[in-house]
This record gives sequence, structure tokens and C-alpha cells, in this order.
Amino acid sequence: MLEREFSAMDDLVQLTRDKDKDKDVAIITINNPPVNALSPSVVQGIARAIEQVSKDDAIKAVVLIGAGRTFIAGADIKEFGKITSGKAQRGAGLLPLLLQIEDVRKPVVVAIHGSAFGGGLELAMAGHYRVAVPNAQLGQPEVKLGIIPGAGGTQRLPRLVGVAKAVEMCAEGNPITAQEALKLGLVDQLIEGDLLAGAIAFSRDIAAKPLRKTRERNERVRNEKEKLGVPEQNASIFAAAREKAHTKQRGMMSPLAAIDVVEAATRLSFEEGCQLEQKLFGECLFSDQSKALIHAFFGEREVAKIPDIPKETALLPVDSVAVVGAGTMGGGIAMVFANAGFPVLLKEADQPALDRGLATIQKNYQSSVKRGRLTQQFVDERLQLIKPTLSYNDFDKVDMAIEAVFEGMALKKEIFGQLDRVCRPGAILASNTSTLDIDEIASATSRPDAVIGTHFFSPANIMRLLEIVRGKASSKEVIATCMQLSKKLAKVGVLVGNCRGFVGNRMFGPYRREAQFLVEEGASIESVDKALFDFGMAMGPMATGDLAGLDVGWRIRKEYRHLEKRGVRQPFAEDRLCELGRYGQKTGAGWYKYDENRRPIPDPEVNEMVRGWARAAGIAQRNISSEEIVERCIYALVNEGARILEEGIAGRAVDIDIIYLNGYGFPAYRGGPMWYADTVGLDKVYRRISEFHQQHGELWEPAPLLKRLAEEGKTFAALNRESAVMA
Ligand code: 3H9
Repeated sequence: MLEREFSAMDDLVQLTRDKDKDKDVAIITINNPPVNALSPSVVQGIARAIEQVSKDDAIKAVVLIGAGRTFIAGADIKEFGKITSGKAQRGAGLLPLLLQIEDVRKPVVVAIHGSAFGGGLELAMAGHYRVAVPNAQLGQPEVKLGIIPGAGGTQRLPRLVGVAKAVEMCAEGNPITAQEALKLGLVDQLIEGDLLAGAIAFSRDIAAKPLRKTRERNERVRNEKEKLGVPEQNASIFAAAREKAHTKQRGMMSPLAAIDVVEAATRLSFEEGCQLEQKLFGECLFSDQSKALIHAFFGEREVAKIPDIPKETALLPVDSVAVVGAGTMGGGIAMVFANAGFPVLLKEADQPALDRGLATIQKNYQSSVKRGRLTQQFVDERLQLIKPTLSYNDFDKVDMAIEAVFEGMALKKEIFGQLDRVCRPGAILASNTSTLDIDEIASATSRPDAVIGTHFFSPANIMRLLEIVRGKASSKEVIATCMQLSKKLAKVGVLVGNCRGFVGNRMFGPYRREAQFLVEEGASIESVDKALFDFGMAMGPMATGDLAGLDVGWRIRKEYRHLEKRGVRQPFAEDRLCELGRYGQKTGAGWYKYDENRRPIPDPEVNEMVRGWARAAGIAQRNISSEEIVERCIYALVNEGARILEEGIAGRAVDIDIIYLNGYGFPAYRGGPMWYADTVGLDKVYRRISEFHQQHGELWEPAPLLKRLAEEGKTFAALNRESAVMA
């Protein structure tokens, strides 16, 4: 057993001594829960510990390790906001500490479990050796926060793993496993069993060996031994990385900055490379993109915290589920649960429908195997978990039933009446409805407190968003359980209130309405899509309509036509396309034509038809700029979002942002519609919306909340902190 003696460091960093044998190994433990982020005090603490061990001749080796569940998840991201808002100074950061570690004249062995991310990996690379438990992860995820590694990571990583892998890790931000790190030379040994004991043993084994400073290991970047350093090969590696960044991380500056700085490692000295890294790190840190991505990072965690549902709320057991309906959504939902290891009963009304549903599930799984995303063994195990059925016979055994049938109130109520009869008391009864009134659905049961909406997005097995719809009677236990369940399902669960379309689809209505109006006013279909694609949306609104099926909205509009206010302009072109049988991708034509691979082909005929219809309706035709296209569509989202906040349908602006980032292809580097409006300035947004109100009528009436915040010079984000509690 290792006996340790506490030394004179503060609590965040402890310096202790291995007393087992010769007291010759010092142990520096970082203890800054939950993830040992490198706050300024932690950095100071490590520096003091290193100073102390450097002076002590009795110490022959040093082990640096993290306490708790992980090594170091990086710099403290909260500090960045303080720096960019002027509340803290940008100091020298980690760089001097890492040089200090590298210069220690006894081996520093870094022992890694959990995650060594960002500054954590940078610190680990300054050590002379790294050991890790087999399930540890190592990565430079900074680009996902809109920044780049800022403590020498772009310079040390290529010296350890080679240029190609370093550029991939720094530009894409995805972690690698300890096994891969071992193969690449980033980790020197895997430790099974007790990490600290293994690290100490390792440190004794290598204590007599000459020390290797990572910053002086030039062979992997400069071609002394290693083929990756050949200039022509480097040129093609960086060209390919840039091309990939332009397509996969479209619009983001940090990946390109990361590539530039890793490239510098092949041309410049370590010191010069670090100087460039510092410069670009600073530029990225102060960019709107980084602020937006950091907002998204914390937002994703904040949405899980519901002001009126305490952390201690009892959770209901959910170990097995039933899904009613094996169509596109039902099948996808069954896959989501099976992927997370839940046994699933999948019910359909008749055998052909059930067979079709199962065939689609198998086809989807097979395509994941083909693409190398899943293994055949994983798929076989998941398929075993899905039990098809035509009856409600085994529904009394499941903990949760999710209805995912056709979007019609009468049918949904009938099914909930059934579920109420067959499911055990305490089971959760959920509906996947995307628009319908969850309270009306709950009224078909004798236990509305057990009823909740779980609105998955299509394709359910891919999309991360899960809107959890709170009915007026949904119990806190049911809500807390569904929120927690979303994590198990690898989804981002966001709690929303009950109204038509909830948050996401309710806002999407005005967004797509404006897109259609713009086309009816003279913009081409392609120019509307291009403007929003260039803004950063994953797809333009017209192409999105074609993908989802134009008939879906058409049917809903027909059902709700009686609610439309007379004399208020409504878009009509999409309905006309539906009347012509142009439902989108599924019929091979919608706003666009589609080839057999479902690739969109612009269709001049549709543009012409719309021109004709618009002229006949007396709509003046004009040239419309891409700036106006973006403003009309995005501000329509913002205005509706403000109403949603005011009504308490969303608890906080960040909830809306996270919904849009995870379910609607809103660019993460713009932080979501509400955050984006804040960055434009709410006074400016309000003024433009007021102009649209004058030009286009009452659909553009500014939301009172937006007006108030604009007049008071406030932001939606500040409102988050004042915090509305959802009714
Ligand atoms: C960097 O290192 C720059 C460098 O180059 C140096 C420049 C000089 N800071 O995610 P979880 C919080 S940039 C502050 O729920 P999990 C998180 O908000 C950094 N806080 O747990 C949450 O708080 P709360 C590069 C952080 O087990 C709590 O910890 N590193 C940080 O699902 C638990 O987090 C990254 O980008 C942080 N660095 O996942 C890694 N990290 O409980 C970011 C977490 O109040 N972190 N928190 O809501 C992660 O990817 C995940 O948190 C991790 C754990 C995988 C580590």
C-alpha cells in the first residue's frame, strides 16, 4: 500500500511522497473536481510543487496524476469568458509551467485516467513519459470551442504522433483512445489495475534513462528519421486537412487556425511555433465564434438543470420500453433505445406494417455497418433487443411506453386510452407527437401525471435533440426521469412547454413561412437556400422542406386552416406544389427535382410557376438581397423565440439555442438564434423587425419581450440569468 505524506500545497494540488520503499518518488495530485480543470490556482499549485521537487535531491522521479474521475479535462473554460469580458487579464497561461515541467532534471511521469483533454493533454505532453489506463481518452478538443490549443499543443503533438495525426487531432478535435495513443507513441505504457502504483513502478523502471524533452524531439516534424516530415508530403497533408475543414467544419475559423499552427511546427522552431500559436489562440478566443461555441458548451449542460425540479427528485426505474408504431419515427425510436441497451417491444397494427418497419430498421443498421459506424456484432445484439408484436399483451411489463403513430389526435387518444388500460401503475406514457396538445392526449388516460411528450427528431437514431414536453399534469418524477433518460440515450434533452409545435417546430413555422414569402416576392428558390446555407444552416429552408416532405406541413395547415386569421397573408406556393403531387424528395420533386441518389437539381419550371402564381395574386416582384433573406428568416425565428420565452414555453433563451443547434442545423459557431440576436444587438434586431412589421403586416408584430429588452439595452442571455421559471 502507498502511504502518502501531505506537503505544504493548497488543496487543489497536493504534493506527497511515496513511502513504500525509498521515498524517492514524488506524487503531484491535482484535485479540482469535477474534472480537474486547470484554473489559475491549479496552475500555480503545480508550479509550486514542481519547484519543490526540483530542489529535493532525494526525489528521483515524479508522478503527476488526477484525483477523482478524470485526469485533466483542459483549461478552465469559465476563465475564457472572464478574459474576453475584461474581468480577468490574459496571463502567460500554461506555457511557462509546461517548460518548467519539461526542464525538471528527473523524469516526470504523467498518469492518465478518464480524459486528458486540451490543456490536460498539453500538460501531459510536457512530461517526459505518459502512462494511461486502457479506457482513457486523449484529445485536443479546443476547436470545438472555437479556439486552438494554446499551451504548445500544436507544437508538441506533431513531435510525438507525427504531422498527419496531429493536424487531424488539432483541427477536428476528436479524442483518441489510450490504445491508439500507445501505438502512436503519445502514451508509453498502458497500466491495468491501480494507475498510481503502476505509474510509480514505471517511474522507477525509467529513472536512470536519459530524459527526453518533447519540444526537442524534432525527428517527427523535421524528417530526421520519420517520413512524415518530408515537405511534399506535408504539403498534401495540410491541403487535404484544409479541404476537409472547409466542408466538414464549414464557416469555422478555428480548424483553419489550428492547421496553420501545426504546419508552422514543420517550418519554425518550437519557440517560434509557440509564438504563432499564442497569436492565433488570442484571435480565436476573442472571436464571436468562440464565445458562441462556449455558450453552446455550457448551454448543453445548463438545459439539464430545471429550476423547479430539484436534483434530488426521485427517478422512476426505466429498464424496458414499448414503442407503439413501427413507421419511420417509431422504428428510429426503437433503435435509439436498443442502441442504449434497453429491451424494446415494438408494436404495429398489422403484420405487413410490422414487417415493413423491421425491414427499415435492418436496412438502417446495415448501412451503419457498411459505413463502418457500427460492427455487425453490435447490430446483431441490438436486433435481439427489439421484440416485434401485434398486441398489447406484454405492455404490463414495461416501464415506459412511447407512442409514435400518425399525427392525428383521435388516433393518439385511442392509443393512450389503451396504454392506460394495459400499462402498470407508475409506468411512463410518452407521446412522440411533434405538434399536438399533450394535455388533450393525457386526458384520454386516468393518469395525466404519467403522461409526457418525448419529441424525437428525424432520423431519431441520428439526431441528438429530444424535446421533452411538459404537460400541465406531468409529474416532476416523470420529467426528471425523462431528462435523465435522454443522457442514457445519448440525446440532449430539453424541457419545453405545451403549445402547438412546442419550441422547435413552432419557431420553424415562421422561418419557413418567410422563406416562402421571399420566393413569392421574387427571390429564386436557390438564392433563398444559398443565403441561409452561407449563413451556416446545415440546409436551406426549401431543401429542408423537400427532405421532410412538403405534404406534412400541407396536411397540418389544412387541419388548422380554420384558425388562420382572415386577411393575414399566408404563403401558398408550397400548398400548390403539393396539389401538383410535388411532395419533395419522396416523390422525386418538390421545390427541386431529385435524381435517383436524391441529389437536388434546380427546377426553373418551379421558379416560373411561382412567378406566375405570385403575379396573379398581385404580389410585386423585386430583387432581394441575401442579407434580407437571412434577416427575414432568422429574425422570424428570433421574434417567435421571444414570444415562446415570454409565454414560458421555454424556460431560458439557452434552451431555445440548444434546440436549434441540435435539431435544426443552426450553426454552432453562431450559438443559436437567441444568442445570435444578442450578438447582432437586440436594438438592431428590434428595429429591423419593426420595419418588417410596417412593410409586411401583423405577422411581424415585434414580440413585447424583444421590445422591452431592446429598449432596456439588455440581452436574452442576461434574461437567462435573471431566469424565468417555467410554468
Ligand atoms: C483548453 O484546454 C485550452 C488549452 O489549450 C489551454 C489554453 C491556455 N472547464 O461534461 P460534464 C464542467 S480549452 C470548466 O457534464 P462528463 C461542466 O461544465 C478546454 N468546466 O461531464 C460540468 O459542470 P456542471 C479543452 C468544465 O463526464 C462538469 O464539469 N477541454 C470543463 O459528461 C462536468 O462535465 C474541453 O473542451 C472545463 N474544461 O464529461 C473538454 N470541462 O456539473 C470539455 C467540464 O456545473 N469537457 N466542465 O454542469 C468535456 O468534454 C467533458 O466535460 C468531459 C466530461 C468529457 C471532460
